Amino acid sequence: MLRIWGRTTSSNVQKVLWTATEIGVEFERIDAGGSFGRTNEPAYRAMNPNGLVPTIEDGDFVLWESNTICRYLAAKHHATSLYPSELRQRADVERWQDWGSSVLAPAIFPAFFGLVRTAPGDRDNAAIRASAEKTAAALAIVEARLAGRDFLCGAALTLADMGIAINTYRWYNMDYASVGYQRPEMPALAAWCARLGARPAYREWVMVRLV
Ligand SMILES: N[C@@H](CCC(=O)N[C@@H](CS)C(=O)NCC(=O)O)C(=O)O
Repeated sequence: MLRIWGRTTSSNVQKVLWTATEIGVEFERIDAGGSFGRTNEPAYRAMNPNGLVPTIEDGDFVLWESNTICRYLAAKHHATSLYPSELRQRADVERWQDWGSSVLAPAIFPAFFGLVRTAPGDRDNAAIRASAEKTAAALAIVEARLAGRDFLCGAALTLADMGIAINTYRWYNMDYASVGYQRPEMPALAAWCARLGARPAYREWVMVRLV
């Protein structure tokens, strides 16, 4: 059976859990990373030299990098709705996955770390506000993209939506007001989040308490 290593509080692990659940792949999950440790043990490092989560084992095949894992699972199980086989549609999906990891995730991380994982007295409020501004600028691109579309790549959910949706959930559920920041209105983004909320796999893995 597919084995997924990683704590459920990690956005990159959530991406893989959500994908596997959407596809209907059976898996076992082992807590690793954060307070669970394990990622510095030699056996884990032998699978993933980065010492990060997620990592999967599919039989004797080991894979790390969350976006690559999602593409592998979707391709293996012929989930062409999530990951199209037509070249240009596929590239469009991959482009948004890359953007989610290289632009949106680094933009939101300082605010997430500050507001969720740092005690109020130790927070760098200016850094949190700067992160909020950067995240708003990134999400304005998603807002524009969603005009006239239900999902990022058209009428159906694809892998493109997932990584971005996880950080958008965080965007709407972090206490930015505590540092004097007010989120700008983004109606298409809010409607897309509400649409995602109808999906059991999103509710199971993404709509969870932020820790
Ligand atoms: N590019 C990697 C990044 C993986 C990553 O940064 N994982 C974080 C959690 S989101 C991690 O392992 N942090 C250390 C830990 O949890 O111990 C991927 O997408 O899989």
